[in-house]
Amino acid sequence: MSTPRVVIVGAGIVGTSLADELTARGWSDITVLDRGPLFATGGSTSHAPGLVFATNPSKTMTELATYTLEKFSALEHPDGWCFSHLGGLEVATSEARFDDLHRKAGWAASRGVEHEILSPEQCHAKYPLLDPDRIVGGYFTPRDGLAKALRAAEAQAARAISRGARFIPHTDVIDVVEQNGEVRGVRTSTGLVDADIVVCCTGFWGKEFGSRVGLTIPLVPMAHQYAYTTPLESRRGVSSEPAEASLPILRHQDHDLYYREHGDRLGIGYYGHRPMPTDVGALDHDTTISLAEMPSKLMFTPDDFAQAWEQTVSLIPELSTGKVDDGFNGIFSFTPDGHSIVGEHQELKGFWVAEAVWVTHSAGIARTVAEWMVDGTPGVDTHEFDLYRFEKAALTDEYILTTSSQSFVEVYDIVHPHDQPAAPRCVRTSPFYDREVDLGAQFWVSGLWERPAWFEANGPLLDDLVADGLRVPQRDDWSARHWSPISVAEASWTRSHVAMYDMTPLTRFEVSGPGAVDFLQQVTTNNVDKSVGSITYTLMLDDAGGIRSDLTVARLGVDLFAVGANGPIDADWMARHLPADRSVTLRDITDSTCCIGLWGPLAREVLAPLSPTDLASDGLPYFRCVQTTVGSVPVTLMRVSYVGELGWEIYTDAAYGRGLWDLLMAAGREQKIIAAGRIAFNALRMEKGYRSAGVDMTTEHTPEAAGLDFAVRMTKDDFVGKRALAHRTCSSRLRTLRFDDPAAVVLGKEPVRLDGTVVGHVTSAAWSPTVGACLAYAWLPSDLPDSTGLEVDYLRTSYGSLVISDPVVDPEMARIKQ
Ligand code: FAD
Ligand code: THG
Repeated sequence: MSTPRVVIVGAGIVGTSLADELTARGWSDITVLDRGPLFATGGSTSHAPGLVFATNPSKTMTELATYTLEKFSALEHPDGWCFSHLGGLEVATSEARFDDLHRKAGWAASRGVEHEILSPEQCHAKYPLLDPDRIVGGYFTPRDGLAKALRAAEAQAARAISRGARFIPHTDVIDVVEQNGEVRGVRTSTGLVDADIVVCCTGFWGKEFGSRVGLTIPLVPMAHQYAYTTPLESRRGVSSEPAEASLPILRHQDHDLYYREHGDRLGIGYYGHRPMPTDVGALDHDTTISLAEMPSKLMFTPDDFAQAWEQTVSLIPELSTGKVDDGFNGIFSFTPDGHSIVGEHQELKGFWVAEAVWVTHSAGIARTVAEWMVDGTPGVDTHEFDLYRFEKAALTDEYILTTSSQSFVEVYDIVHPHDQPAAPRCVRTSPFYDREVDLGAQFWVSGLWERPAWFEANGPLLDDLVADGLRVPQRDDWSARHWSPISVAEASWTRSHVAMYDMTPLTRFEVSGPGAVDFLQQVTTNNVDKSVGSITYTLMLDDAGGIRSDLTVARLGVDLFAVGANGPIDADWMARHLPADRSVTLRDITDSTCCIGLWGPLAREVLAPLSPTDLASDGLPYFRCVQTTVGSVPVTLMRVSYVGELGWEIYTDAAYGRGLWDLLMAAGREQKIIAAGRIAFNALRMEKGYRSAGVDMTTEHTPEAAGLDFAVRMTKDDFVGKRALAHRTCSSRLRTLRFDDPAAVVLGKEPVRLDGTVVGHVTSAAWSPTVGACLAYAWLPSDLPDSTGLEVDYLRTSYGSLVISDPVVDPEMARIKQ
């Protein structure tokens, strides 16, 4: 059987891993081209020190790292080992860092990564060079360790070659040959090579290579310092060849440092210096490439390393008599959110990207790409590293450079889940922005939008409600960061009175044309072919039946729909499924329109006097929409509520936005209307049992497991994911936990234990004013009965909680439908 002709551009760790994974799946017509020699090509892999730490805030990235290190440790190479499980040791020299290590231990626990929290003495025992007096504690992962990246590349290439793959050095790929939107091959310095698929594995040259096919691959080549010490007397002869190293790999993140052995010397990597973005155009590929000299290695700049050395000597006292012997500034890729960039070009079929991949995740990413190509669907959830996850403004050079530099600065920082970028700010603002500023909005950034998290103007309301008995949790320092008790008042007021929420950042599409209804029927799970004025809650599944997104689909006309979605990857997925006959037009209308969510039991009193439409439940029932007016503003009203209260999403063109805001604020004076922010919004949606796609559920989960099978019509004609869904089961369920102690608060990703054994992990959490406790969603074994008592680890402590049935507010839909 003939398999597609694949050209892989780049023979670094990613290209070689991919050749191995593809040939392992029976694809044999693979050509890997590199402009450098094999296998020390001159790319980042050629000098990567190869530390692999698997623990990562992302569950998927943890899994891809785990796959990589287990795969590499089984590889064979004539020169010796490809991976050594030396163990990974991260030391804390501050209490805040030790908290962070506990947080990491939580991620590890919830994903089955072996780990241990260590005392300073235990750290010292594992790594005798350390000064234990400098250390507060440590985090140890026995399966982590050192990859010999070049050997792993060569070993995988050898395996691929034995299955038919070709590796060709000294071949510069100049261009991609395309025809009718499909890849046909590549033009190289030595001639044309035909191909059905071209994969860009060019490492930090990726942005440059992507531009040749009209693709912005948002990465920045960044130099990073790596130095070698003079020999340490105490290590003489201990870790000689072939072992090369016997101590664990070490991280001292309080000062942006990491360490590995090279025989009796240490190698030191440093992220504490200024970001050093590099112009790839200025790099010379034509020099003779050797391990000492190559385009990805720049001259060491000792001044940038001064702090690193000072801190190193303080942690490892024996080095006080040593010095930096040698070093270089090595280049590799950084991205706006620190994640890799993977996927197929939407408009050029057969052009794939596997970029900004660390050695740590290389085999895992390669496996994912191979599965995606061969099976048509990747084996893991890819939304965090999807090529199309970026907003339009995030693909500008300015944004890419600023945020990727920030990723570099933050790489070892303690990052709070709600830390906000210092820059760039105010790239996207809703028409209500000035009004929100006037109300003391504290903004969080999402999708480049400034979104109010809470409003300081509601401070007096909080005081009043507390005086009337509202309970507000006393948060610990960590969970109190980027949070205000005002948010609790805003949530509570929404349930008792009425509030306005800026919903402008909700991604919106207009889907129109004679093929629109069939298209939406095909790409989503629910029946959207209902009367004009209907709204349908529906899901988008991937081909394997996993949840990609959840949508609202409002039928504004026979051939006209407004779709509420979750972000750019939804637009990409829809665009890929558009019929070829051009009978459907898909348009992103997010920036040109705006939306206010007006919700609360008094919402009707505010809106009814402003609108000619009968807003009573028999006039505009729940989950119906209408095009009408509010004052002089033409609007679309949708009777939906993610916060679970009576009310409407009110849409209009951006130009009318501020007028609409002012109108509603004035009209609601008597009802004491407030503006409320995202924190309140999140708490209310959790009280109502609503899930957030990408956070609470991903392609790992089926609708049934997420409690959303009501949104799937298996009786409908074919739709994407239907066939797979019929055969797919999921052994866990998304459940709601209520914490016993009203002061207990978690933030997400914490492990959940039953009698001490980890049985699941938290996705989202919020403090609920209605129940007076923190609520959390967690993935748990499907057979856990209600009222099961569970513990949730949080930093250095553990909280008791109870599995409860959701929703805790309005299960009978009486409030929302009133
Ligand atoms: P590369 O190895 O750079 O391969 C890309 C290849 O593409 C090159 O061989 C290049 O010649 C070729 N190429 C580019 N353009 C063309 C073209 N037009 N035609 C033909 N060929 C082309 N990662 C870790 O996981 N752990 C670490 O401890 C670690 N430490 C690091 C320390 C330093 C100092 C540096 C610089 C990086 C480190 N990294 C580490 C990162 C890691 O090295 C890289 O992320 C990884 O090697 C990238 O692999 P790659 O295959 O994508 O790219
Ligand atoms: N508003 C609009 N579109 C959206 C969201 C939104 N799209 C993306 C995201 N948010 C979708 N999430 C939800 C989740 C739940 C509901 C609506 C959007 C919801 N669910 C009802 C329920 O489960 O009770 C559905 C009832 C029904 O199907 O009849 O309302 O916030 N425009």
